[in-house]
Order: sequence, then C-alpha cells, then structure tokens
Amino acid sequence: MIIQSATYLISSPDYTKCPKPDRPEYAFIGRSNVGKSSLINMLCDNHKLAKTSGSPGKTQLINHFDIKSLPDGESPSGSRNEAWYLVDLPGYGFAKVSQSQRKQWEKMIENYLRNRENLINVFVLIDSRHSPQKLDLDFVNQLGEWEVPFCLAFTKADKETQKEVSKNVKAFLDAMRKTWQFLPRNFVTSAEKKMGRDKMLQFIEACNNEAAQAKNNG
Ligand SMILES: Nc1nc2c(ncn2[C@@H]2O[C@H](COP(=O)(O)OP(=O)(O)OP(=O)(O)O)[C@@H](O)[C@H]2O)c(=O)[nH]1
Ligand SMILES: [Mg+2]
Repeated sequence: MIIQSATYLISSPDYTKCPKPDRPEYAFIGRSNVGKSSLINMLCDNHKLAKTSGSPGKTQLINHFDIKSLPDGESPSGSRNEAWYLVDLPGYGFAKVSQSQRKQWEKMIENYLRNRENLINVFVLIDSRHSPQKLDLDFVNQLGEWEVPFCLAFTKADKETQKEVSKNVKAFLDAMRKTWQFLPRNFVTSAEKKMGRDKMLQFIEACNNEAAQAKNNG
C-alpha cells in the first residue's frame, strides 16, 4: 500500500465527538512513551504528523488522522483510492497522574473501544526491550473480555539485539498462551529503522478490503 496523504483531523475528548464513522479505523494504544505517535509517523512516512515527546503523557485525547492510500501497483489516478482513519490514543500506566485522571482515562478508552462502530483493529504496542509486564497483559486480557479485535506491535526493536527482542516477544506470547486459545497477530517494529512498516500496511490494506467487501454485501 502507498500512503498518498496523511493529515491530522481532530482531537476528541469522547468517542461521541469523534468524526463520522464512515470509514475503517485503526487505533494505537499502549503504555505511555511506548512509541505510539512515533509508529504512526513511521507508517505515514511523516515525522511531524503525531506529536512525539520524551516526556510521557503528552497525548490526552482521541486523535484522528485522515489517511488516503493506494493499493500497491495502482496508478495515482486509479479509482481504488482508499480513505481510512488512524487514531493515536493516550497512553496508560503513566505514574504521574492522579487517581481521578486515571479513572477518567479508563472510562474514555473503554467507551471508545467498545462503542466506536468503525473500529476495525487496535494495535497494542509493547516495548520490545522488556519481559512481559502485568499492565500490558491486563490490558490485552481486558480487550479480550470486551471482544475488541487487536494485534500486538512490539516497538523500539532497534534499541536491543535481535536475540533479546525475540526472547521478549516469545515470553509475551507464552504468557498470553496461559489464558488465550488463539494468539493475536504480532509485528516487530522500529520507528527509527522503519522496521515492520510493510507488514503493518499490508495488514491494514487487507482489513480495508475486507471492510469494503462487507459493505458491498450489505
Ligand atoms: N530508538 C527508538 N526510539 C523510539 C522508537 N519509537 C519511539 N521512540 C522514542 O520514544 C519516545 C516516546 O515516543 P512517542 O512516540 O512519543 O511515544 P508515545 O507512546 O506516543 O508517548 P505518549 O503519547 O506520551 O504516551 C520518543 O523519545 C521517541 O523518539 C523507536 O522505534 N526506536
Ligand atoms: Mg503519543
């Protein structure tokens, strides 16, 4: 897939204020500072798109980005131009927030994830440098209970040896295996090295096609 354009659209405090759900949507979530905004920028090939920062807790709203793409091999004038949304969600597990802020975050995220009708898939980002963290496992288990479809995206793979990354990915999947019958798809990524970009875009394209098919079939 070729990204033709990616533009920031709007930041919403609540899912009811989000843009009209008229196209496929993909959300990025994970611990604060895990690299959500960086991964979105890497996928869109625009490092200025989503605000990144060294200080966690920067993103506090539901941030929509408007994406136009073309399937591989299609001419720019081709009619199979696709429109979809990417969403940058605020991170969880930021130590310096109050209990009430945390509750507010939880409510906002739950409402968004469970009610956003055009949400096709959530990418849960996991820092590939660490062994499985309870916070991340709790979050994916919660998604399971809510029946929200998701994939895992392991981030910052450039910061560790390949061996260490593989070990951590395997450990996370093994931890999930204890309670999950089927494991989610996973991507190993580096925003720095553009690792995982093609695979993630291919996956999104396949989901977009499926969504279009479902729509045509009424
Ligand atoms: N080396 C390396 N650094 C990364 C990568 N992805 C993100 N970072 C760095 O990690 C820090 C946090 O990245 P962000 O993309 O802002 O993380 P975030 O998850 O959006 O953070 P919040 O919005 O605050 O929750 C920044 O300093 C990034 O430059 C990566 O793949 N490799
Ligand atoms: Mg961010």
